[in-house]
Amino acid sequence: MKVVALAGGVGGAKMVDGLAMILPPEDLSVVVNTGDDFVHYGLKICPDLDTICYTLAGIANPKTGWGRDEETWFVAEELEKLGSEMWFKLGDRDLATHLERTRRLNRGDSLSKITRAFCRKWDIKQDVFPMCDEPIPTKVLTEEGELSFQEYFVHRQFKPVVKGFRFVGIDQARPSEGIIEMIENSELVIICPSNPWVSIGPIISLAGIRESLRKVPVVGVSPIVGGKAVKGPAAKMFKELGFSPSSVSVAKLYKDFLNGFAIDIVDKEDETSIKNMGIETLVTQTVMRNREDRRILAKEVIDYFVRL
Ligand code: FO1
Repeated sequence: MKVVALAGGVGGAKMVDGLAMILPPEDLSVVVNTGDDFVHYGLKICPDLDTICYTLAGIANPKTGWGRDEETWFVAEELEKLGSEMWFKLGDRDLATHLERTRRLNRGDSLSKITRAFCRKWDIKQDVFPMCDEPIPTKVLTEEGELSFQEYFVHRQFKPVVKGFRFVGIDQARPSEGIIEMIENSELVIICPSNPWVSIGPIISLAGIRESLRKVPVVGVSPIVGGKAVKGPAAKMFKELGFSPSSVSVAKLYKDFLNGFAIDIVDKEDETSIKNMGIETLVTQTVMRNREDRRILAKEVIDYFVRL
């Protein structure tokens, strides 16, 4: 069955990894957030695309979830000797991706075309799409002013208090070629447990995406468990924006297109509130500690949907 996954960074990559273990590769496509992308050392860096692709290729750093496995850091060491500020760690193998992507972008290739070419080279059989071929950098509005996403997330370790977000250029932007049709021809769309504000938010804010999601079955997996984000600033953002950090708050953000929602056992008491929104609810273990957990969760979500 044709499944489309909407995904951001590390949390999304784990869900996509689980789906890739149980679905034939031609039945799984992934639409990836590009709001985290930025230019650093003159190189175009696409963290979420790389996290998803490295994970699907089995070459991702298993400890951090981002960057490459079996990485070396000679360039970073030499840069530090030269007095360069390496707050955003770029490993030697990872640098090859940024150098080649930048070279191809500069010769006029689209990000979609480059992603397809890299997937072939990394022997990834699933279709992976950037959400958009134009840059839509996420700006984080904080009490200290507006910060670029990586400045907020990595350099400032998501400490600044968030007041809002801006997806620069989103109103003029169009989803990458073929994404709307792919969603509308799918049998199921899965909203991965990525940050609803800055990973899923940009994707569903693109013209036509919400409308297309309303036409097909959509099942989400909560990125908030027990009032906390599994990883990253999602719960802190909910609180700072005046919402309770809960699976109910996540469901409310998606409720105009969500048909089903998987929440963790610890949030069982949220089941009734979510059902009262007209969203079917699956209560199961959603925390993925290892690859077996990823496979089991993916299988439960698919089987659950088939029963829906
Ligand atoms: N996240 C960090 O917390 N520290 C880093 O030094 C860092 C480097 C990095 C390099 C390449 C890449 O693809 C991702 C990297 N990330 C790093 C993660 C990045 O901040 C992503 O935006 C997050 O995964 C959130 O999506």
